[in-house]
Amino acid sequence: MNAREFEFASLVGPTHNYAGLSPGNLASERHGGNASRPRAAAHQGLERMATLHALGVPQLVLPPQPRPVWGPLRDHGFDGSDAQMVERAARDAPQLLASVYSASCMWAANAASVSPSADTTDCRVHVTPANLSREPHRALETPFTAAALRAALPDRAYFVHHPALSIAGDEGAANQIRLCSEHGTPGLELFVFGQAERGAQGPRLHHARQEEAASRQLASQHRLAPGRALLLQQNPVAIDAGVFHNDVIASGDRSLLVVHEDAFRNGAADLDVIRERFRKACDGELRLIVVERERLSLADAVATYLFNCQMVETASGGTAWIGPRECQEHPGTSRLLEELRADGTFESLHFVDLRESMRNGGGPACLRLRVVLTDSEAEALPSGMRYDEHLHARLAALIDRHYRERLEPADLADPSLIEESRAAVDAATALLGIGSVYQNG
Ligand code: SUG
Repeated sequence: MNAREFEFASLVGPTHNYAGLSPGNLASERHGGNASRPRAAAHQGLERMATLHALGVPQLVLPPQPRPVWGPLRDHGFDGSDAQMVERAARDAPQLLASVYSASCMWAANAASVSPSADTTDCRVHVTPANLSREPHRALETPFTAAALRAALPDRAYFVHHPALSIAGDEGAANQIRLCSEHGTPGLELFVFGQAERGAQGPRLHHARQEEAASRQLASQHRLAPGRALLLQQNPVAIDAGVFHNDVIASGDRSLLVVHEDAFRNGAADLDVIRERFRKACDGELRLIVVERERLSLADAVATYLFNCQMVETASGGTAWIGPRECQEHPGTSRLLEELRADGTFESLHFVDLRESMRNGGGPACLRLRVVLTDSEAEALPSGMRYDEHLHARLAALIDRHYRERLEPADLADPSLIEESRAAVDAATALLGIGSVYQNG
């Protein structure tokens, strides 16, 4: 069956800010309290989409979510008018206010886990929105994300939308890598968790976000055919070094897997298991690139986000690598990437400026959700959400019109931000044509 990988990406929201909300995510911890640049952040996100578009990768744009979310403010006893609630929360609970204003839904890799129809026994695409239950500011995303994904993948004959899991922490596709010979042929889905159900020691410094029980449940409810799911534990040492999601340390494109030697708990033994399981599930050889710690320390992997790249199929069937500028500026990673280009692993290298998102720990891989669709499934996508030059120009104009240049933490107390944010999200949902579905989310 002919199939292609679509990338779903969210327009960065107008309240993008740095509040240090994610312990264990070193960039978020480091930049908390700094001023942000929402307008630049949104343009950087759009430019990343333009890079993908030029490579022929089909994309769908999701809208930013309504912020602030009022429920948690009311739950904490804030009442009165919207402006009064915001003013009081700014005074008495500034972290809570930052949380309900967070634009964190920009990191669409955490939106959901998705299994393409080639892998599932009922031959439908299965989608489970992530509960993001380990971080209060991120858990606010789930209902809106679920509504947006239903709007993006509307046809019930093709798409199964599961409710978010309630049993354990789930952070979506950031901890899932699908390997295959070709997108349209059955694959092997790696579900990587940080916290084991029993026995194995977890991280000591930071909390693990993805729980084994969640990964297990995803593989089961997505009806993956026997042999198509493989659960692996992250290396707790890596989590303690700042690898809060597996996509900070490993990346795949079809039969190519690029990983750091310290990615998985059992090191080389886990890589052997992946190789063997790939052979059986995909009837081919895995192309495995292991970056050794002598070559790149865990600290540098986290600082450069080398693995938080996008590896996408090019028109000629090769792999293009899209990664953050930080990798170009680091001598070790830029040399490594040049070698991988020279030996043909990557057909081309593209360095994108995502500094606004990077300062919150979000690289190129975090900013998109991969959805493999057959041609007929792709026809069911709403055309208004499809990225092209025309939509790009309209979104760019929307950003210039509605987004602030700069946002200081203290600006979250400004009551005019409430209306500005509402106007921007309304304009984006109207432009993408999903207004009412989304508002009712
Ligand atoms: O969940 N940062 C996000 C970054 C998510 C990156 N996604 C992937 N690796 N796929 C997080 O930690 C920081 C928000 C703040 O501190 O203001 C934040 O939520």
